[in-house]
Amino acid sequence: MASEQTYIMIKPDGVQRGLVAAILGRFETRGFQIVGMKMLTPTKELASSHYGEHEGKPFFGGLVDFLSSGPVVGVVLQGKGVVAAARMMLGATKPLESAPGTIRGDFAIDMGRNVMHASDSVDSATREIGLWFKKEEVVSWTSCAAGSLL
Ligand code: FUP
Repeated sequence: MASEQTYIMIKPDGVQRGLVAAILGRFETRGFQIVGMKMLTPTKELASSHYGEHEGKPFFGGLVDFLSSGPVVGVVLQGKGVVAAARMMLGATKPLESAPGTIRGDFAIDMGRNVMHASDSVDSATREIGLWFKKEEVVSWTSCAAGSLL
């Protein structure tokens, strides 16, 4: 399985509920690498681009308003098979259908407030990383746990 990058994002409800560390900790302890991270309040334009595939749907306006309503934490995660793994760890879109043990299954009950986003394919990940991060904001590093730094 090749190393990949994906885009995950703690949405405003996740930030406001103090879930940033709990959510990111799951990915770190599993062994995925954080190679990009930023906190910002998205503009409506950025939120609309992010959810561009849903433009025209009845829930689009509310979705964009919500995503741009407060700070989010955007993260580029790297590792083997990370795109599919992050979706599995995230759980189903409707939190009440998410399995216990998944992030939505453990932390959310409302589809409009489902705490986190994760890219749903390698192509989406490439698009979303490019949308949220400049090239130089995605870094490369090696773990000191893999060997001595001396
Ligand atoms: P996901 O990738 O699991 O976040 O799901 P989608 O891309 O299908 O949906 C994006 C966001 O739109 C979800 F976080 C919740 C919201 N949504 C609604 O509010 N109503 C819907 O009918 C579908 C999605």
